[in-house]
Amino acid sequence: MLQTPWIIIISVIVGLFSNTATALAEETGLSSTESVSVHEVHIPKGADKFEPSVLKIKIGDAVKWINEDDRGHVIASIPGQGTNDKELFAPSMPTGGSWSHTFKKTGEYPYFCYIHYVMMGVVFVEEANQEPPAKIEQ
Ligand SMILES: [Cu+2]
Repeated sequence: MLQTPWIIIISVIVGLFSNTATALAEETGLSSTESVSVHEVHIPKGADKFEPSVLKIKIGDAVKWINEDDRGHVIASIPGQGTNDKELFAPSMPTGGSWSHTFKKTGEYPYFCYIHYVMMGVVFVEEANQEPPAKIEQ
């Protein structure tokens, strides 16, 4: 019951040097031997858009939205659309803030900023490239 959550402590220490590592540790739950990528989506200042707005990633990868605008934005799945229309929700992303999410299922994830409807994007999550299986002796 009193087990120290070392992974959390380590994650926080690593996080001092890399927000990305913290996000991954918190969200993926994947072992360190699995390769995951973090894809950045920027909200540039004064542009009212996501860059890139269309992103293709592999299953298990994370996306990190970074707000470089001088006002706050929201990331939210578009209701009724996509593979899981409740997958994405970052209710507050102030100036300089960021939010990361790891995608664990293949599919299509359209999203928008529900303060500024013109800001839309989509993440396509594809199967990871499978390593060829090890030789099977018969
Ligand atoms: Cu917005």
